[in-house]
Amino acid sequence: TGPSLAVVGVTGAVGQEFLSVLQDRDFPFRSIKMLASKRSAGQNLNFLGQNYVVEELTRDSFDDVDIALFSAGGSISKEFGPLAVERGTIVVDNSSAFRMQEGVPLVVPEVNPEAMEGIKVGRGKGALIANPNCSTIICLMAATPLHRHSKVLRMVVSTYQAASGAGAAAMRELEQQTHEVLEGKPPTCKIFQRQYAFNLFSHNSAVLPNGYNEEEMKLVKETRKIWNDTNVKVTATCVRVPVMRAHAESINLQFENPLDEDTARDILKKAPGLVIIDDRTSNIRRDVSQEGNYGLDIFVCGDQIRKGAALNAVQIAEMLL
Ligand code: 11C
Repeated sequence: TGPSLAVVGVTGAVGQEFLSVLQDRDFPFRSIKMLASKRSAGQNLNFLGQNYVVEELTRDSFDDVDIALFSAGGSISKEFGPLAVERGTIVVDNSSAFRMQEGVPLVVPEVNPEAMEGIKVGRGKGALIANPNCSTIICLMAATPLHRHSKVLRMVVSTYQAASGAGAAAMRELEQQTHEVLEGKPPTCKIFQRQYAFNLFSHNSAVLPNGYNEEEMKLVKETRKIWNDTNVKVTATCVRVPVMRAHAESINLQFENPLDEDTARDILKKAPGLVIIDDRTSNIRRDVSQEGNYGLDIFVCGDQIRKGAALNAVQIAEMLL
């Protein structure tokens, strides 16, 4: 019993994590299709004790699929997402392809579940739902409970982003380069075209005419959409760090009304999906550059592949049932 599922991009880092999260959360389903590019088709996958053969993603892949979890890059989503919707499938898309499209809910279940109201399996209608960028999800998980208590007027985010955000090949490259550098060999640079091990650099997305890279502008635009607040001021600096799979973010918040450190700590303690490690080095601090209690600094970490991608998407799928 349960819906029929498809996982698109099942051999990638997020695709594999979809399976692990579905298993961990005991997600009910009556069937599941493992879909990937032609290159990966034919591979065998074991899931919940059963053998599955990875199938090539085609125009006909979505007949009789209720929910499809997509994580195969923006161009695959653009090509196959709308086709799946036409066939009555609800697509939860992890790419940036549809996030800012009007009418497409951009959802973090703990933050704005109301955005996907009315979209349910069993109503015979397909739909697109977008999973936000991982940096945005991790940021808003912590900033939103505070924002609900005292409106955030301005937010300054600096990210420290792991290899996982660039996929399984980038994770392998970080590992390989680390060995090479330690052995005094020149690092093999395929994914980032530069040394990644023992190095930091500006996020590898395209730099836009305003000087921000795309990752930075995603934080700006997606926050406004998710909070349904076109006035909130957001600026971001996104940096890739040689860490395998969890993003960290330094977040400076400016509030409309005072919010002191102790109240903030209480709010965050009660917020769903968060664990506070407030040992003074992990930094919930009053911002001393602002008068009174109008500013806070927090430091947030989140597993980019789980809450930043697969877990968030599966939580969305749970809300469809
Ligand atoms: C990263 N967040 O950590 C990026 C990758 O819009 O889904 C994911 C880009 C996106 O590199």
